[in-house]
Amino acid sequence: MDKLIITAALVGAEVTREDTPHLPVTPEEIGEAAAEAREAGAAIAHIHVRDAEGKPSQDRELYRRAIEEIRKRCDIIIQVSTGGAVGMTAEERLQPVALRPEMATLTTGTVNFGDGVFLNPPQEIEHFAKVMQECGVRPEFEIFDVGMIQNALRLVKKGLVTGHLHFDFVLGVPGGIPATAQNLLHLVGQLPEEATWTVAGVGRAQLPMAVLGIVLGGHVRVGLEDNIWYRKGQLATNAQLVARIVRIAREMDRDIATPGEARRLLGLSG
Ligand code: KMH
Ligand code: ZN
Repeated sequence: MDKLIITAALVGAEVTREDTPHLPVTPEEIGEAAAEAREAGAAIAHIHVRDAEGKPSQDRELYRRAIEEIRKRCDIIIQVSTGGAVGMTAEERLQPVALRPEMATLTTGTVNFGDGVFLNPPQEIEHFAKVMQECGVRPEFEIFDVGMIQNALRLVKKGLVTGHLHFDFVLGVPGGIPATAQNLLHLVGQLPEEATWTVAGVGRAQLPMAVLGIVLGGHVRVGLEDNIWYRKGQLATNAQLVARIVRIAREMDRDIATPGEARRLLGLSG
């Protein structure tokens, strides 16, 4: 089995400082959280940014500063969000791609997202893919429901995504595919043989989905974007969530990928 790539989803768009004091919000805090997650064993930092009031933002300058703060501290692979927050426009969401980070997320379908709608019409998905291609940014397909896999593969057929294919299955968003073992197996079964995948379980599903990912030969995403709890009644830090996955994986004889090893597994240059 390949070494395990751990993604730390450090910030997200929905969790607030009121929910947990551990949420990194400023560029410096995001840089620090990425370095701690790297130290704990993460190879990829999936990041969003927040404005001065802590509200979700896709502002390019804020991303530039957050990326600088991360780069000062470590060599973790930086994956920016193009999902942003529900209600943002496509152009707003695309801003960080122009900074040419190694990776960016690409959601390939519309899904109800709690009380809102995470809108991703076909023409916009294609536009996102084209901009990423022009900027040399590797997409990670964000899959919130099963039909999104076929939408992603359509982009590949059209030549809008080339090279290695990597998917992130997000299970347990209210409105998306529920976090069950059967659903994860079904999702994995839809992928082309050469593709790689990560699993991200939301809320209390984070840990069981991660363990399944380790066993099935996939990769794992944890972090405060998806889950703020270490266990019932105990808030987590990003690094604690990563460190727990490292311990479990090692017990199961699955080695942990460094950023360099993850770059090779994902076909990233550099
Ligand atoms: N905040 C969600 C609406 C991504 O980062 O690409 C979308 C999201 C996905 O978080
Ligand atoms: Zn995200």
